[in-house]
Amino acid sequence: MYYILISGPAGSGKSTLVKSLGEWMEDHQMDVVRVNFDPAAEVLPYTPDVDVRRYVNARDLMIKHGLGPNGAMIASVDYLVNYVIDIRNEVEELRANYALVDLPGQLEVIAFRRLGPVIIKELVRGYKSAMVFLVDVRLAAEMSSALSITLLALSTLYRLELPLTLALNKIDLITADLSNPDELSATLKNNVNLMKLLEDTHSCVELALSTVFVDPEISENLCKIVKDAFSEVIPLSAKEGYGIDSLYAATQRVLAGGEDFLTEEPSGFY
Ligand SMILES: Nc1nc2c(ncn2[C@@H]2O[C@H](COP(=O)(O)OP(=O)(O)O)[C@@H](O)[C@H]2O)c(=O)[nH]1
Ligand SMILES: [Mg+2]
Repeated sequence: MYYILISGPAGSGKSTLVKSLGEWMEDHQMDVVRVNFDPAAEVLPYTPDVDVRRYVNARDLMIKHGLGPNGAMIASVDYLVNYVIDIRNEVEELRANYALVDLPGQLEVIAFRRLGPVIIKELVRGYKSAMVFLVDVRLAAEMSSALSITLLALSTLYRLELPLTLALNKIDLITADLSNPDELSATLKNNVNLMKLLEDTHSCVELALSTVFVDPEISENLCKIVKDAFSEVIPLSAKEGYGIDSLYAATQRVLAGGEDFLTEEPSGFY
């Protein structure tokens, strides 16, 4: 079994992607376990096979301990430490080819507080795992936001220590026609500076000139670093099911070095 963890800021489309990637995999004869790992999830677009809310529910904690939404989220992740083995066992018992994990949107609790990475590492221990970091296309339009979101992805990578694939979600919002690859590629290049930042050799100079309160040299160097860290970003529409095949191929390159899962034992350790 392989783990694919879906991360990214709140609202980037993680839960929607768990639905569309899960359906795509099942259409391609793979068994999938959908894991809701968000204790604060209200309505999900898919039916979770394993659900952290069975163990810890942020809403219940808010009522029981008089917490606000942020406090309840922090408390939830702290409590989850006690149940991560149970969740892991539940996933294991389902003996699927893939476990798709829908992570909480509050990156802070999952990546930047102390216990988040401890829990995630315990969940996937012994299994080959890959992470997808989703970026909302509207947060990737400006050069400065393209840099800040890729730095956030890089910070997440440092904390969770799992291979990370960047995906640009909601591209249906910037183009009416997803069926014409040439037009789509031109639209993305013209409108989304994240594509430019990763692909265009002069983009770091452009970025350096556009920043106001950061030394241009620092901006240029940071830009070069994210360019080196992330060689590609996968354009995606989780809602329309666009790009799911490319995302699968990218995670497959990470997980099995391009081999398909069928060459591995379905639920074996590596
Ligand atoms: N237009 C568009 N909207 C999307 C896409 N993916 C997700 N959304 C919408 O973005 C909102 C947040 O999505 P959700 O999956 O709940 O994000 P999460 O907080 O990261 O789990 C919802 O209203 C989704 O319908 C997409 O590819 N295109
Ligand atoms: Mg969600």
